[in-house]
Amino acid sequence: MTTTDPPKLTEAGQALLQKLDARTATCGVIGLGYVGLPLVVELAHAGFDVVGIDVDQRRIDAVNKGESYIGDVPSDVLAPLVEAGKIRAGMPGELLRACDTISICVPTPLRKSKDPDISYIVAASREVVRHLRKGQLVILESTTYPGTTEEVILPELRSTGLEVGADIFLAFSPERVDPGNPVYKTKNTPKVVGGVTPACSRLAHALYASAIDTVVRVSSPSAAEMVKLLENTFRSVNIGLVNEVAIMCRKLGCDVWEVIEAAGTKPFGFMPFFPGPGLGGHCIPIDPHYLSWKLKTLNYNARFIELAGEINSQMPGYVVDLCSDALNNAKKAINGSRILVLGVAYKKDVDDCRESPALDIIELLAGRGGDVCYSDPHVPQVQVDGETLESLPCDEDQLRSADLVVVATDHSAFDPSLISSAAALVVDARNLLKEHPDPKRIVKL
Ligand code: SAJ
Repeated sequence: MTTTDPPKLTEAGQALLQKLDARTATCGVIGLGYVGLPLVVELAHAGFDVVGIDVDQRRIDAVNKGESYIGDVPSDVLAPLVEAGKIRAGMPGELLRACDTISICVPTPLRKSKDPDISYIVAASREVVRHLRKGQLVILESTTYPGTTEEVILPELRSTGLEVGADIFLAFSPERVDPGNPVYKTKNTPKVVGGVTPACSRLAHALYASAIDTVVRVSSPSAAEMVKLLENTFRSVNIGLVNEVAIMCRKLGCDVWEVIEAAGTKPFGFMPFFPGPGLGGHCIPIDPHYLSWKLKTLNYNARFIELAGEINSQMPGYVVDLCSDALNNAKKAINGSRILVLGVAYKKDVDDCRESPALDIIELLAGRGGDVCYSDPHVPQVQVDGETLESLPCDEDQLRSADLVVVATDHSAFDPSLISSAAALVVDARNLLKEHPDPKRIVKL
């Protein structure tokens, strides 16, 4: 077979390809979260009838009423598709049998032990197997360690006696959803696919090419699983590097922000990352540990991942030490000081607090006797160490009444000139106040 010939398809494969080309296939998506619901909408826009599957009845009811709960999916986009009968949602079960393709978009968290938790993937694939029939294409999208598709899902599918690559088809395609990204959405973010067999890759390619502008085929599910982990490990390691550079610059008496800005003038061979209070979010702190865990089972220690994790997780403590030094220089202590933390979300202009380092900072400061409060326009309240804190306004009164203000998240809603003029003392972990330098009152990372 020359490299240009498309992989041969069995009768079942041909039938599925025709349904995909004619948009008469029914597409299933398991997991209606920030990955699954946008995918449901794009597949419906491509012309398919789409079945959204979730275990949360509230999500099912909301989708069937055309009411979106995902920021990237406006209800006025979802509702017409539901009304037109292009989208319906339900519990796992018989609905899966009606699906010609099934994309699995369920969570892959870490356990407390930092080991991967693929229980949602296992549950979803077992549900798929329960209703599996000839001609179906199954694609795992959840971020996971290389080998999951072939070592966990493939045996489940094979247990039905159906032949993968002939009767049924299996691939991995990493999700690349960046919630709130104003430019890159599901449709215009290139999609990588890797099938168990060339026929599986061809069919996965055909499905996603109908709804997504660019589809990139790789040779196997493991390659596709590794692509995603490289992308996010790249970020974690580079963020760890720049956090250590910040620590080094302080010891050298350099301004790390000036150094990074100047290094950023290099038009090739450099990509700026910025120091911060630590690593938050539901991807970057989690995904690399899926890779290092897998390598441990192969007796290899992924040192960069472990080291980056160590440095990034020490940043909240490093910021608290800066707070202690700043108060000390003002003849105060953390103990008994009123400390206002600006921003608890894990990054600017989002409302997500998952793994947010700001919560660690609050807990550490309170643990050292600080009277800690916070202000975050995107997060009305948070739980820290079992206590519920309510967001305060970032206004002159609050700023003036604090012995110390800590900038943990550089939301656009914060006013740097108000903060720099009203706050007596600031530890700025995000260089939010870069236009208002005052080394005596404003301590930067
Ligand atoms: N952070 C830094 N310094 C940096 C960049 C980030 O301290 O230079 C911190 C952030 O404040 C945050 C954490 O790292 O706490 C993660 O930030 P992120 O910008 O990587 O944002 P995420 O977690 O939303 O990552 C997602 C990922 N998208 C997917 O996995 C599909 C990631 O691959 C994207 O590159 C990233 O969005 C993005 O670029 O926005």
